[in-house]
Amino acid sequence: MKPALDRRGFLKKSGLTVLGTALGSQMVFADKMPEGYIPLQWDEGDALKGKNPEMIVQGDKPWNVESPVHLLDDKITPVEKMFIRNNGLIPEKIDVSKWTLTIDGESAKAPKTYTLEELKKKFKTYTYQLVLECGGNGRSGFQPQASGNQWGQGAVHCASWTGVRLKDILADVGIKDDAVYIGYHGKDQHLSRDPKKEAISRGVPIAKALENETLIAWQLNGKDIPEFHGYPLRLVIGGWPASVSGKWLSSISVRNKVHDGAKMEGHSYRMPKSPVAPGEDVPQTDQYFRIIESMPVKSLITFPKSGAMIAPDKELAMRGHAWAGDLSVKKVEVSIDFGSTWKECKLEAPANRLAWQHWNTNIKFPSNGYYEVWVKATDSKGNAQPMVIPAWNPGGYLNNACERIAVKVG
Ligand SMILES: Nc1nc2c(c(=O)[nH]1)N[C@H]1C(S)=C(S)[C@@H](COP(=O)(O)O)O[C@H]1N2
Ligand SMILES: [Mo]
Repeated sequence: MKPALDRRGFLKKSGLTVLGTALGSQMVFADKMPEGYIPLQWDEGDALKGKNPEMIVQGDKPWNVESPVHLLDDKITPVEKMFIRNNGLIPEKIDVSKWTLTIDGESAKAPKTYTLEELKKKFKTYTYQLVLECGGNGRSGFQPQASGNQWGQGAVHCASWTGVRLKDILADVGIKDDAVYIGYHGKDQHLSRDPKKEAISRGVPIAKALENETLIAWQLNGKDIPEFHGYPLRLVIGGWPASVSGKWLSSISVRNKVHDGAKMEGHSYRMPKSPVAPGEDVPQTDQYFRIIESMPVKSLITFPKSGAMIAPDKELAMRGHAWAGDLSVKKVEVSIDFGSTWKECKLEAPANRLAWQHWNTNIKFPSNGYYEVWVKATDSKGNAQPMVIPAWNPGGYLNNACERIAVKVG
């Protein structure tokens, strides 16, 4: 049992009596412990362990860590450069030998539980590179400021995930005709440490859940998933806000209605149905908001880093990635004259559906001086990135404005 904590997750004085039991031994100077102090033994692990030193910490309770854009240059994002977005606290003790996945919910024919070993043995294994981008990536661009992590553009990664298809598991369990949605449950704790509350429990419509690339994964880039990214089991769904890819996965409920877990409600991961004025207070109901599904087209310049200096008459080799939610990217262009003219770049096909696509080009500048180089991607349906910040929204989601870097020639 754990001592009571107050609203901010701080220890209440009244909790001191049970502290000894909770820590497994007597805390000698418990009465001298400052109010609000959390014993180290309870502290979460260090999310920055194994991360690149250039990673940007947005917060440590919960841990939110962003990658600067130039670190995202690899074709497959290595773990040390992957952003972390936690809504709660990572599970305290993970016993892999006892870890199970349960499929339940109104629209599952009968609940069924699998051990990790059963999942690995019973179903065929697949590996996909998948773009996971936080719905709030780019939020810091919105004015007035929207509440939440003030992400730059680095809350995105495209790693290689290995696991089994959710559709194969659901076929084994059997789902009813009235199934419309799935919702995940993970083993992380709510910030209040109240075991009755979930930090986050989101989901997707059944059609997205049944796509080939929707995985129940235990490997990231060929190794066990690191603890901060969901060890030992994770739901991975590419192209949609990364909040639907449930970490520390323990169950999936097959629902006969839109999943109603934590962070499905209010304006969490939702966009206004019609445009709203910046700063406008919109009632947080289904009438005004829709759940974000496929993410919009976007691109990054991952090389060079903004502020690059190049010698006169030298061509600049540039590269990056582009992605478009459930769609593919059909064109990437760059501009050195604030969008007056555009030059089409070389664009590779994705490694698989829902992976990002790599682009590159060489630029010759007409004279010495200061330039801003813009990149713009267009998806397979003809939607292009806006050059300015797109429509303001209360949650600060889906900022897919063109990225730009500064370049000095001479
Ligand atoms: N169980 C659980 N799953 C979760 C979260 C969480 O807090 N708990 N955060 C979600 C959000 S909002 C994002 S953006 C991604 C981040 O994945 P990453 O930390 O592996 O980059 O995980 C999603 N899955
Ligand atoms: Mo997110």
